[in-house]
Amino acid sequence: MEYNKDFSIQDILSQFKKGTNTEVYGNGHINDTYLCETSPKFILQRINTNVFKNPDAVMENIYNVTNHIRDKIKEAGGDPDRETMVIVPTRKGDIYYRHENGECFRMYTYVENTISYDVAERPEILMYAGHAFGKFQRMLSDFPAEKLHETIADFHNTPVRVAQLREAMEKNLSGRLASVWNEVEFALDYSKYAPEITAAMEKGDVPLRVTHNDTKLNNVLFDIKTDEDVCVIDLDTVMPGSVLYDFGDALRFGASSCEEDETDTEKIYFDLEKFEAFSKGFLGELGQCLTEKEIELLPLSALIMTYECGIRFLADHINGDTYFKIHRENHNLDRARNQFALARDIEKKLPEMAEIVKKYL
Ligand code: ADP
Ligand code: GN1
Ligand code: MG
Repeated sequence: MEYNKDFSIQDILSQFKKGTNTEVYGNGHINDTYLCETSPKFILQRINTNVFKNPDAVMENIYNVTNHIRDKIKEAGGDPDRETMVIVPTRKGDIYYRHENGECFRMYTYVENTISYDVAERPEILMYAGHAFGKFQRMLSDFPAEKLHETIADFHNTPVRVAQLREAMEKNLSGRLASVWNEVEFALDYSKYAPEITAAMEKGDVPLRVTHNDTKLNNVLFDIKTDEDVCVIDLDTVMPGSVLYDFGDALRFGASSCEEDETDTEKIYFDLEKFEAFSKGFLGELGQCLTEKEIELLPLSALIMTYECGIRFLADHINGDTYFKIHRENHNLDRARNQFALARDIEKKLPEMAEIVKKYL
């Protein structure tokens, strides 16, 4: 297979002890993922250094976090080679490979007999996703946060994301601003919700915890036969954050009726059955240790994280699509409209969501 890049994939593979016959794999928006069809299989990834400016910091975080989780899994009698990511070192023993042209690559073992979903086919999948992310955060509750590098500053600081949108509007690098006025109006109107989580964190009502920060449904691998969660992946953004980021972001993606880029906004709604399933799984793992304010903000976190992701897509559209991978014209705009439609529906359902949360505490 040919890759239109300034490197040869065979050369990259030869830097690791394993892997041949690669094909492009996965639906992530950030890194390039390749599956090495050997036996056993491996995952090769090109780290997006436009997004992650400090790959050393990213890989050091992943190395330390997976080692910590490994110990927890062993203590619990689980299978550490299946239940957490395993880094395959380079021939030189490094945790990633930096090509002379600056491109960075890492390899992981492939977790067999698993599947990841872009849309949950059954609400139970959300329960297992909630379990996966709740357990992930619980296993990291005694991880020394000061050991973690902040891989992307202000990643879920929603007011900063609003400021970034305003900056994109001022610069209007793509010249598209005039064509997205409806979306911008929505974004500015709903910015009233932006400070709710950060303000509670500043007051100390919402504590800083070690969080995943990218809790998309497709960042969990599920057992192909039983639906049970096996492994949380995509650990690039594990950083100190709020439990509300992980809860809200997971629902933004997982409790939607549609894929994140569905263009028929009539079809997009927030599925309360999926919300309930996720809450059950997540709060079953973490409910006991949440503060009063965290609990109060759980429903709103889904709205805020959906809004935040929407304005990030919109800002990227206005900036000329420099951050998220796109696969068609106006892809980021479609995604932004999708997230805004979902945010509107979540807003209507907040009281019902609060009732559901109460059931699982
Ligand atoms: P991105 O940062 O671009 O989202 P991910 O790390 O999430 O990249 O990987 C993209 C996809 O590749 C995942 O959604 C999953 O389907 C698959 N994948 C990644 N790592 C593994 C693994 N170790 N075993 C099996 N599948 C994997
Ligand atoms: C990106 O890498 P991926 O596809 O799992 C993004 C998330 C967004 C998400 C939207 C590092 O996640 O923050 O919520 O797209 N990751 C980064 O789908 O920006
Ligand atoms: Mg991913």
